[in-house]
Amino acid sequence: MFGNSEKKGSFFERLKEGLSKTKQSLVRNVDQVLFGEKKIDGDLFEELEEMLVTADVGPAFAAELIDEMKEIAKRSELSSPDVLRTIMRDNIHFILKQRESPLEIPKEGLYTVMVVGVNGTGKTTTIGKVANELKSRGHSVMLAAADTFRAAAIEQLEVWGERAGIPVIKQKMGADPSAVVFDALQAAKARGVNALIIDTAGRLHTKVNLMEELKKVKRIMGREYPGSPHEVLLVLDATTGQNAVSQAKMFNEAIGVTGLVLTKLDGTAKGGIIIRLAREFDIPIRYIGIGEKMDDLRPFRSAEFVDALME
Ligand SMILES: Nc1nc2c(ncn2[C@@H]2O[C@H](COP(=O)(O)OP(=O)(O)OP(=O)(O)O)[C@@H](O)[C@H]2O)c(=O)[nH]1
Ligand SMILES: [Mg+2]
Repeated sequence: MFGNSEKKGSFFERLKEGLSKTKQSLVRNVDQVLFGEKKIDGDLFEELEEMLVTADVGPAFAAELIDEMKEIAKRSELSSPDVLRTIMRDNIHFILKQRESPLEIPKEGLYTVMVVGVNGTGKTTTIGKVANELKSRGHSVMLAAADTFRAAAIEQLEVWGERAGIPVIKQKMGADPSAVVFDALQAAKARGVNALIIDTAGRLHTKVNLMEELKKVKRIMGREYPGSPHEVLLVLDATTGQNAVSQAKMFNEAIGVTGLVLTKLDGTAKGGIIIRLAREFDIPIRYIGIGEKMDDLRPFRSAEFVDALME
């Protein structure tokens, strides 16, 4: 898994399949123009803009794209309706390309990754997949079960750990997440681990605010191992559309996010949200998820994504 982009390989095909509803909501009207069902006039641009906004790409991107299309139409360079599609494709690629920056774990020293996000977005699943991949590339990996909200969360992480032969540092349900992280850092340092990945809760038992709890975990990490966490990975669920944008804003303001993971792109019509996230946040998109299986999470590559979306 995670090998070089095999354009016609199964991940690409599955990505294409997964993005088909998003594609439908994004390019439907453009295609009607292409097939000669619509005239290129003011009404069309209005419809296009509305369509883009409902496809979750965000009002700013929609307006920019329509302005550019109008400009080109005014200069009568719309010799073929194909041009609309090309403009769209180029604009989407331009924005996504800026956020393409895969997570690189140095071969030497301890690198720590704190994984955050509201409940159910796919944090634990993402950790399992990433940990496996890092191990298969020769890194020594350790996991920390700092989501102590429910016993099942700890067990779920243990299952991934057992399957991959990766140690999981845990305490009992309800334990202080910072205490789990403290233990994990000591263990990781003592055992010369290369990558420590920390699972956190999307909700808490206590009345403590989630952000305050995460800030505390982050602070403990920095104190016990300066420079840590090296990566704060925010996991977002694409099916939640605009909510993913609010979550990115909230987590980024509270604890500072250094990388995004966008899961559940399979089967949703809201995949356009990736464009909005890329445009509005100067944060790399590290991974995308298109299913629950091990092989369904991959480093984000803008060209592959745009091909799968537009082809
Ligand atoms: N279809 C689909 N399902 C996914 C994807 N990623 C994760 N899931 C599923 O989403 C559900 C929630 O995933 P978890 O990894 O448990 O999410 P979490 O963020 O750890 O949730 P909490 O621990 O409750 O905060 C599981 O059933 C996963 O299998 C994806 O890319 N596509
Ligand atoms: Mg979880």
